[in-house]
Parts: sequence; structure tokens; C-alpha cells
Amino acid sequence: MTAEPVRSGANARRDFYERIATLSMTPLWESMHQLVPPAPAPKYGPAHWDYAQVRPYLMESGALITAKEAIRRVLILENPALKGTACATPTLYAGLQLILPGEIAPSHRHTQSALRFIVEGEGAYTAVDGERTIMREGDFVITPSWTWHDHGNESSKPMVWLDGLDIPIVAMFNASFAENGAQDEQVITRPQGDSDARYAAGLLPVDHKVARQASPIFNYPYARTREALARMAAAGAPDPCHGHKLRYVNPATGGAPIPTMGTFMQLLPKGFATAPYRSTDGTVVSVVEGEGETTIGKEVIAWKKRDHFIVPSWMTVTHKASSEAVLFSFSDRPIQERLDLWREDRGGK
Ligand code: 1HN
Repeated sequence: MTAEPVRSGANARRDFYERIATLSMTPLWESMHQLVPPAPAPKYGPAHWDYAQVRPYLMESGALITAKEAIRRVLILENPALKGTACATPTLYAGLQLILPGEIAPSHRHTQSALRFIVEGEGAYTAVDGERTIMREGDFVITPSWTWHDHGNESSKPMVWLDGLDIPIVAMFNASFAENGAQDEQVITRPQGDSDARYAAGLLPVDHKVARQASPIFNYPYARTREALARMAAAGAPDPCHGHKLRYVNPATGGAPIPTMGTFMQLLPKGFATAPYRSTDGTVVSVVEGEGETTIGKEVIAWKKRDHFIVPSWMTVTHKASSEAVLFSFSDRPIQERLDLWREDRGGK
């Protein structure tokens, strides 16, 4: 091969860059490797929130401000590598919300989609577009984009849930709209259980038309999810990388219940160790049952019930369950799949 002639030295180039900067131009050849890395190079790492450490602060926040004054009394789970961004991963927001007995979180709506995953307590409700649902530990509840929602706790105990929102994604598109309701509590127009009856029994109303991507089911109760996992585990061997893993589904489309965020539940049998796995979707995990250890790259996270942790994009992950364990997780996988971006590496398994 003949050597390429060098056209000019470093000083001449620097001078050139300064002159084109006056026209808001910059040379691609100086940044191309960073712009198009040969494999994902996430600028964030794993993170872990131990519920035993977090819970006292959550309860302290309950004495500091009411749910009504706060609008939403939430401690954001901010990835330490993304300080100041309120992000758990570059595309996902996560937070732990506390609502005390007798409190309400007033009605509002926004274009960001939200999920709730109930971490502690039982008996608070959320209302979404005219229907209430009572929430229990392990339930997965959705608030689709632009739907009115308010919460209230009519039980005698504090309720804590994980909020997952697509805030960074909506921000990237500059597509945020939000408004407050006229009243704190929205008008209820449908009986409790109505959407469950119409959409969650393996049936759909005969003339149902898909009007939006989000699921018409808004509470996926843990009792059903747990039974499905138990029966699946009794019926066959676990997947080497996932254990027994299911994804939540919008029955009208077959897609994810929330178009921007995929949601998953997996059971790891006692003593089970997963094979190394990685995928391009950064993931937030909530421990529902059991104890174990997750290795992400070189970091080892020892977790138990109600802990939360982050698995970054394309980092190799293995789980080991010391007792039978159940993990809820959410990620940006559905968007990546729609854009033909999502990849996984099962390490040959
Ligand atoms: C929100 O509306 C809720 O409705 C929770 O419970 C967390 C974080 C940012 C913006 C809106 C809720 C939120 C949020």
C-alpha cells in the first residue's frame, strides 16, 4: 500500500477548525469514532438501591411534605453516572413514590407514559381516565400517554411503588405537554374492574378498534402473573439466560402495554445461575421476591426483596438466586425493536 500524503500539520488543522466554527461547522473526522462506536459504549454504569437504606428516607419524606403539596412525593432513583439528569438510564426515569393513609395525589395528565410497580403496601387506588383500580404488592399498573390520573390511599398503611416513565425519550423529541385537572380527583365514569372484564380475560369487545398503542388493560395483577410463572416453572426447564421469563402484553396489539417501555417478570429457581447474557436495552430491575446476586461486568450486586438495580446496555449480566426469586424489570426494548436496533448476545446459549 502506498502511504497517503499528509496534507497539512496539526496547527493548520486547528486553525481551520477555529475558522469553520464561526459558521457553526465542525470536522466529522475528529469525532467519527465517538459518534459511531463499533459496539455500544454506555456512558453510565450499574447502580443499586438497597431498600433497607432507602426506606427510612422515603418515610422521612412523608413527614417533610404532603403528597398533595408535592403533587407526587417521589425520591428519584438517579443513576450516579447521570447526576443532575433525573435519569436511571439515558432513556428511562425511575423513582419511588410514597402515599400515606388518607392522602391523595391530584389529577393531572402528560404525554410521558408511566408505569407503577407496587413495592410495598396494599389498598391504595389509582384512577386512569375514569376508572379506579386498587393496587397490591407486585401489581403492574400503567398510565398511558395523555390519560388523566390521580392516586389515593384509603388503606391504613403507607404505599410505596416504583414509577417508571419515558421522560428522557419524550424530552429528546421535545414532545412534552402536561396539564392539571380541574379537581384533585377525577370524575369516575366506569365501575372498578371494567377494563379487566373487557380486555383481560383472553377476550376483546367484538368491535374493538386499536386506537392507540397503549394497552386497554391498566392493572396486571401480581396474583395472575405469579401463578403463570409458577405453572411455567413446574412445566419445564428454565431458559439458561433468563430462568422463567415472561413479557407483559397489550392483548389488542401483541405489543408491549406501554409503547416506549417493555415490562417483564422472571422467576429464578432456588440455586439457579443464569448464563452470561447482554442486550442493547438498558434495564431497571425491582426485586419482588427472594434473594440473590447479579454480576454486571465486574460489579457484583447482592439483592433482596424490594431492592432496585440498573443493568446498562450491552453489559454482560448473570444472576444467581440463593432462594427462589422473582424479578420485575422494564427497559426501552420496544422502541429499539421498532427501530430495528435491538440486539442480544446469548453467549452461544
Ligand atoms: C407522575 O405524574 C407520577 O402520576 C409519578 O404518579 C412520577 C415523575 C415525573 C413527572 C410526572 C404519577 C412522575 C410523574
